[in-house]
Amino acid sequence: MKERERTFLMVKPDGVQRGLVGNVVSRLENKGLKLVAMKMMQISPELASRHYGEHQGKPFYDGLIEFITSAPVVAMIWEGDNVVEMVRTMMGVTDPRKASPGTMRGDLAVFMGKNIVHGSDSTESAAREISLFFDQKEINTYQLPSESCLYD
Ligand code: D4T
Repeated sequence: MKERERTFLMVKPDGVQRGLVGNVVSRLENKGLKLVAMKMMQISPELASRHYGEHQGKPFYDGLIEFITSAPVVAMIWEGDNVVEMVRTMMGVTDPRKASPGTMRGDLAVFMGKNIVHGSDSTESAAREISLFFDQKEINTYQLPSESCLYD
């Protein structure tokens, strides 16, 4: 089986509480991406500060940590060629007011601090975030019957 790129995607507390997990997952499944890991969890303050370490010291940091630890999230790993860039495009830009219609944030959110999803912004971030949130044994391997219709 061909090894394809992986990305980390998380439905944030607002997305879970608004019942949008299925909507987000459907978009990615319909696109042809492969779900290889998924769990609902409450993020600890320690994990939150490791995940968002790059934002430490910024004015929105404390609120961001409070929000991301406030209720469960759904953490996932998706696979596909160029999946990191593809998922970022499907998410839309950080500020939902500016995100294009057709994107998750453009279609489903109205406010920067409640923008429904997080997705890795590079293959390096993806590797880091996957290892922060998942053990190797939680990542599954299987064949998509549609794979031969999706790729060369
Ligand atoms: P995440 O990391 O949540 O996928 O979002 P982005 O990759 O699109 O954006 P980011 O890392 O710059 O921001 C992380 C997170 O902080 C919130 N935020 C961001 C905020 O509340 N106010 C702000 O000014 C910024 C820049 C939204 C996403």
